[in-house]
Amino acid sequence: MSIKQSIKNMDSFTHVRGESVYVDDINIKQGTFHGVVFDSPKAHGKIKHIDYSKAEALEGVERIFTYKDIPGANQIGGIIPDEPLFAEDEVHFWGMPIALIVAKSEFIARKARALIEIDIEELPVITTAKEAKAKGSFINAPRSFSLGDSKKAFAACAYVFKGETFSNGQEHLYIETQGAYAEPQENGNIKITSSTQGPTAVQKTIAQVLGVAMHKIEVDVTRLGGGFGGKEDQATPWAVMAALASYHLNQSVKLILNRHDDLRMTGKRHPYESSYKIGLSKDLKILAYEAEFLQNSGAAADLSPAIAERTLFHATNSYYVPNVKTTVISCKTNLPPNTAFRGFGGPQGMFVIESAIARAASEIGVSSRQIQEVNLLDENDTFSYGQIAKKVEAKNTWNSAKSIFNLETLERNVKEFNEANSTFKKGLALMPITFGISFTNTPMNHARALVHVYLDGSIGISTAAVEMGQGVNTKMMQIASDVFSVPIEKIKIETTNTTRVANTSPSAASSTADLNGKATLMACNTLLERLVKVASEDLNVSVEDIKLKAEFVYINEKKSELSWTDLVSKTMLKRVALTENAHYATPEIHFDKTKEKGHPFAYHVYGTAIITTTVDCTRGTYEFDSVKIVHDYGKSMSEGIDLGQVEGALAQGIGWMTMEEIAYNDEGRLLSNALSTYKIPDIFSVPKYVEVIPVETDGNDMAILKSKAVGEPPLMYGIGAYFALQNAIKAFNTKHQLKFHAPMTPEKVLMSLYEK
Ligand code: LUZ
Ligand code: MOS
Repeated sequence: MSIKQSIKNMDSFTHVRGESVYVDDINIKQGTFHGVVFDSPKAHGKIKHIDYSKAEALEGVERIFTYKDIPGANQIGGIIPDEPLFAEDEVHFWGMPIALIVAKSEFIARKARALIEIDIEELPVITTAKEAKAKGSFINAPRSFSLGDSKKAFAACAYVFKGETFSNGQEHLYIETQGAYAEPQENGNIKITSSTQGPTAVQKTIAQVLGVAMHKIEVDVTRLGGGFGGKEDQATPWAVMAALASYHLNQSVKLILNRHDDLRMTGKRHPYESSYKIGLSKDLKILAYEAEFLQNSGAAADLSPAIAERTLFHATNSYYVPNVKTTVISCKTNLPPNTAFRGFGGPQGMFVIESAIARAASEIGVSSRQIQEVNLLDENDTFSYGQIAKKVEAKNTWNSAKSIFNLETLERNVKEFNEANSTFKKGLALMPITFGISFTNTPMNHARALVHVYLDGSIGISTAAVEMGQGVNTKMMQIASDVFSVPIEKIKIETTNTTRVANTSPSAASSTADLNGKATLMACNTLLERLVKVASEDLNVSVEDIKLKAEFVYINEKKSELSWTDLVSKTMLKRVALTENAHYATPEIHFDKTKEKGHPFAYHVYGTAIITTTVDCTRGTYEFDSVKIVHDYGKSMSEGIDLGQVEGALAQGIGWMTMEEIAYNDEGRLLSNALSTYKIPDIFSVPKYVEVIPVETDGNDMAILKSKAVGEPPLMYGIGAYFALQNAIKAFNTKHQLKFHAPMTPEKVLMSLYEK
């Protein structure tokens, strides 16, 4: 237990010394070439002609690769094969890769890129989901979930409201941009170091594009400087390009996108245009809810269908609604393919029902809190997708937040402040969250761990987990340290490598620690059993009497002479295996897409946040005074790491809802294409005070050591920031017509304050 509380993120030691190795820090081989991507300067059109001659003639340019150089398939689509690596005769988004320039230096490759001449016959550009819907431009068929009979239920409602919402995209802004380094090995094998959340996806796609077997491709990942979903699918093309060039040149090739290229060429969180209809009884029970979600998917499927599905899973957030009908449509537009981003469509769905509740509250003349409170999910309630809610903490976190943080006082303070001040107004909102844990695609819920105990008693662990700052390596170390009762220093987490752990799911869906942790736990337990058996033979006592503690074997709680290291070498001398490979697949989960019913999630994570803001009504600027959260960690195995995840996710969620504004012009060109025009929360704009209290709970056995997944759920607390701002605006301007159009930037706040 002591380890659980006191553990630090083991990566912090190399981080603070600047010693952590990212792709750009690798010692490259002599003769390494550098790649720069030539991308489309138009969002939609037919390529009439490209003249590479001037670029090719530039001193230091080795070769320019196009689709014609692809020996296998010019195809990188995951869920749907609809995305070429390089454009052939048409371009579908501004920033779409057309060619890879390979030169002696990145500087030369960049210079060469400016010399390429391209002639494009422009075609009509679609930038919004609504436009795409009107023109029948879709990625795939719509999906719908339903429960009860919403049509009938609306007829019995005392109140029915309809409306529309918009939530914008979000740039991942991982500090480490996309990149890869490819090194040719003997016999045509290639080793790729990639900044990817999905090493297997990279391996599989390279094999497909090169037309070679997967075993020829080794993908290695030490760590990422952030992923946030942006490297679940979209780390792949750059690794494939580096591999393609390396394949042809038989030389190492490094390809790192600079920030401008990364911003322009990669997809982001999906913007959603949605409409809702909500029906309530006299006593504020939500009896019926309908929503249509138009997802702006961009120019290719990428992960959009899976993200769309998660929007439906989370459309009713933490509420029990007996009659539901939700539909999501993935709309094909001429933007870069939008992709996974922390929450994976869930936040977009939750924003809509929170908007519907705010609207209903405002029309009925109650506070949103009153509606939220009477509709919170209870034990054995049914989700619209058929799963029965178990071990529900919705009311527990809500009521705990109310009492621990003294909501009455907080609300009274806001009211008194607003009565006493005319140019500053405060607003407060509560935000409950419920998030399902598991890949919604059931077959993806598995992982493996390969554990070696070395002769000297040190331990090496390989899993499918990718460390991206979330602290998963530290959690894996804790598990092994706990099982073997050895200090953390004896354990090393190896790089994530496809030759050691194969056929893996990406590190995503908040499930990395659960899946890989359970596999690690299984492998360690099997090894422990073997070691204990050897100890029992050696000491001539029964296995039940043996325990490992603090690097020694204990017999009936009494320390023996046999140390951990001696035990390991004795095990080796007996020719007993000190290596174990374990496979974990989440039990119990299933989902039937033909019925849209099942039990897709191992469990849910719950929580409630209370957010307070102060708006400067002269300027439209605002600050978040405090965010007070009661969060469901289960029984946290690493309190510091988990708290860091909650704080980071909260800041990211608030950023999405309030200040991060992605802008494309009508021609599909990204306008927010630099950090001067795209603003993310910095130290001055995060809440001034954040407090996170764990809810009292037993945890869940489906979670690793009962410690629940923590990566994504807390992002959605940030949605409360939108409604806190809206409440502050209402306190200043009673004429304000509620709008649900995120992000709520200071410009929008200012206009709302003075709208008549
Ligand atoms: N990725 C994925 C995810 O492939 N499937 C999921 O269900 C998911 N959920 C959250 C984040 N990434
Ligand atoms: Mo994800 S949004 O890569 O968990």
